[in-house]
Amino acid sequence: MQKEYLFLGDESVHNDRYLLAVYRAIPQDGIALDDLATEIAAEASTGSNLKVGSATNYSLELNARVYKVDEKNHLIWIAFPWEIFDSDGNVQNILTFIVGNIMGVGESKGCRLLDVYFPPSMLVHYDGPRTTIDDMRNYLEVFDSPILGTIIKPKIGLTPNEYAELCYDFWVGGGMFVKNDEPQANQHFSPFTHMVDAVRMAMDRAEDKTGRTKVHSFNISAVDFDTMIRRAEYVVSKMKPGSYAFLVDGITAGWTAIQTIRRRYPDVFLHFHRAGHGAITREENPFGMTVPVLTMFGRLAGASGMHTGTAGVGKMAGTPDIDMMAAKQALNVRAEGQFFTQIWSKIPHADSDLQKMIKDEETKAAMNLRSFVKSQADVTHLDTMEHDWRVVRKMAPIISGGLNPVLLPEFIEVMGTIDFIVTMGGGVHSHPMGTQSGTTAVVQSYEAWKQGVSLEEYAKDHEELKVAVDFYNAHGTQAHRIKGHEGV
Ligand code: CAP
Ligand code: MG
Ligand code: MG
Ligand code: MG
Repeated sequence: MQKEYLFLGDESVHNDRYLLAVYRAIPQDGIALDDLATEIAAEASTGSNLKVGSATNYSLELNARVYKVDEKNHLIWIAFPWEIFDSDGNVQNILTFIVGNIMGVGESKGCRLLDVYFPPSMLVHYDGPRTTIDDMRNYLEVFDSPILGTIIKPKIGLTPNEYAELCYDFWVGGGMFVKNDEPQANQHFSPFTHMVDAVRMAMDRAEDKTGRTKVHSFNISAVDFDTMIRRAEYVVSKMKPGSYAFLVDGITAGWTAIQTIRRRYPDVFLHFHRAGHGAITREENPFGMTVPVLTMFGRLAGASGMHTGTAGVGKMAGTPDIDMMAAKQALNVRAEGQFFTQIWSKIPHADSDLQKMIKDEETKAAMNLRSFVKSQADVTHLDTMEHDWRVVRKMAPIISGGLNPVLLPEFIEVMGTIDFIVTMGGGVHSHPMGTQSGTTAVVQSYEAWKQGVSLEEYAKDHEELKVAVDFYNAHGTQAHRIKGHEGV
């Protein structure tokens, strides 16, 4: 037991000076939970496994504080003085503290971060998103629909021209947003610069043909930051402003890669792909952190969009509750976590403007979604400038993983909002009539939802959807029928 870290019942932890965290901590046999809790608090802040004589009055003030323990449910609450974190707005440093060494502490056989709370005075020091989905909507002139996207498949192995042809087919089929897949980089069969050149030509052709602007998200994850930035610069030199996003594999390339691109390209949509997150977030894993917590750090770091899961409807593990909680943490000013209510603002919660913003948000969320969508149909511009600088901007949920045209309406019902990007890879390129028709089937599926018509009904005079309904009902991911789940 390291008593200098035990502050049960300490109410001062709610005084805006502390990042609050709740862990599920399972002690090894014979170890009491509060013992383990103080070991974790020590290792995650100022201490080690032994009390040192070199502590000073000031360093003792920086001790993390165990302020609540729930033996029955193996839960511990720890308050971290946020001044211990790197003062440059560095998310990587917070994670090194609060999900770093403590994941290896021998006294535990489980340590999983379930929720965090960032106080307003801490949020002031972190970037948060700058370019948002609203900027992408203004570029695409799409306001009454999710941003409909795809991932080019096969995941890897196409030449630049083959790749670009599929982009063209998708964009001409009515799609808006294409992303590189998460492992696409600078493979010898598809040199990055050749891929960019081919995409630009395909985009120009598709825009001429459709009269609509298009967006492509380029994966610039690379061996080092210089290479990342060289690739980013190539995209900037070849693509129109607004027509591209930068995709970074935030788990495998790392948080510093995310924040480097956020700071160097604030006006570019930053797409956080979370490949590898399952090793940290899956419910079966006794160690790590949850999807909502990972998502909160993505927003704190300033990603414009981040994958948040398909709520059990697609191919990846995930549940409606957890994935919707993550989507709310990404989108909302006020979001309920598992233990804390996070308010994404840099000002005191009592501020009347903020309270009004929260009330407006909750009023909109309570509106009938279809009538909200209809009200957006004649919107021509979203004025993001009205956004209050004192509030951390929203991060778009990017919904992907085993989705197909048949699953889209159900997913929108679960989400309860259209403010997201949805990307379907297999669910578009496997369509029996090919990519362009697969895309059109996605558009038709959304139209059916918007009109409140069943897919079967709408498919009667929409061939691409008809083929999709037959095909995906036979082959697609069987949606876990989610009934009665409230949306975002
Ligand atoms: C989806 C995907 C995405 C995953 C990521 C893939 O392709 O491109 O990377 O969705 O998972 O490679 O599997 P499909 P998550 O549409 O063909 O499934 O969004 O949960 O992070
Ligand atoms: Mg150490
Ligand atoms: Mg992928
Ligand atoms: Mg899923």
